[in-house]
Amino acid sequence: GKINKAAPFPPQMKGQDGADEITRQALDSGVPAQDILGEGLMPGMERVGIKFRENKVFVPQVLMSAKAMSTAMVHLKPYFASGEAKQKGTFIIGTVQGDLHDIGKNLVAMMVEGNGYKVVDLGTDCPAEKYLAAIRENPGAVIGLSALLTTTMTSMEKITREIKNAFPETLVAVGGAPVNDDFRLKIGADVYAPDPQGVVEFLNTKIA
Ligand code: B1M
Repeated sequence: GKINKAAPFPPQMKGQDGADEITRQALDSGVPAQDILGEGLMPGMERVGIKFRENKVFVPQVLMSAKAMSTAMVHLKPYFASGEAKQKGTFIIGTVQGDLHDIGKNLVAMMVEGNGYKVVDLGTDCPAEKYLAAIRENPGAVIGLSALLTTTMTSMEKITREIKNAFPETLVAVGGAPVNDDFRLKIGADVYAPDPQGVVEFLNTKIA
């Protein structure tokens, strides 16, 4: 059929409240920030994570959900900052040295943040020193390493070794298309997560 380029929204979306408006309304009517996050936004994000794993939704829907989540979080942030509601823990993530792929890493970061953790995103092409400095600044944080190239899996191994040498107690999660659990075992990381939800589930068992 003909595409109507002038229409800004699908008609059914017009005037409908989304995460942004609903969060504001809930706060204004006295719902605690912690409940909005824990009983509204987080279960929603978890469902998106599970549907993504099951191939029922795809990257664009995950990005849209993450965007809705961060829009809602703008309203909640002041409550977290004031200590009225607690973040669950810190997750440091980066794509390993030599690797510039960041779409998967960003998805993991958004989903983890959406599930109530503080996320320190070190970006791409991260050498071991960058992770080590971030661990020093965030004691007790869990580390996530992302690699998309078979050639940068060696960086992942080196970085894991250096983290474990310097901070034996620090938990390291690894992921990315070429990574699997055999490789995770070989390099001494703590968990292989096939998808963002896998990271969230690991954090929920280890931190929350
Ligand atoms: Co590149 N690239 N790329 N690339 N690229 C791949 C990965 C490749 C498979 C394409 C191919 O040849 N078929 C191939 C790797 C082959 C291999 O090593 N086995 C490849 C190559 C070779 C290269 C270059 C070397 C090409 C060249 O220059 N000759 C070059 C390397 C640059 C570098 O990094 N130094 C290169 C460059 C690029 C672009 C810059 C053009 C671009 C990246 C843009 C960006 O990220 N900002 C790019 C892209 C887009 C891809 C493909 C097409 C898509 C990757 C992607 O974003 N997927 C990719 C082929 C493909 O996969 N179809 C390809 C979507 C994303 C949501 O999935 O990243 O897998 P993914 O993340 C998933 C999971 O893996 C997991 O969760 C995510 C969601 O499910 N996950 C984690 C990821 N990190 C995790 C961490 C966790 C847990 C889960 O815990 C910590």
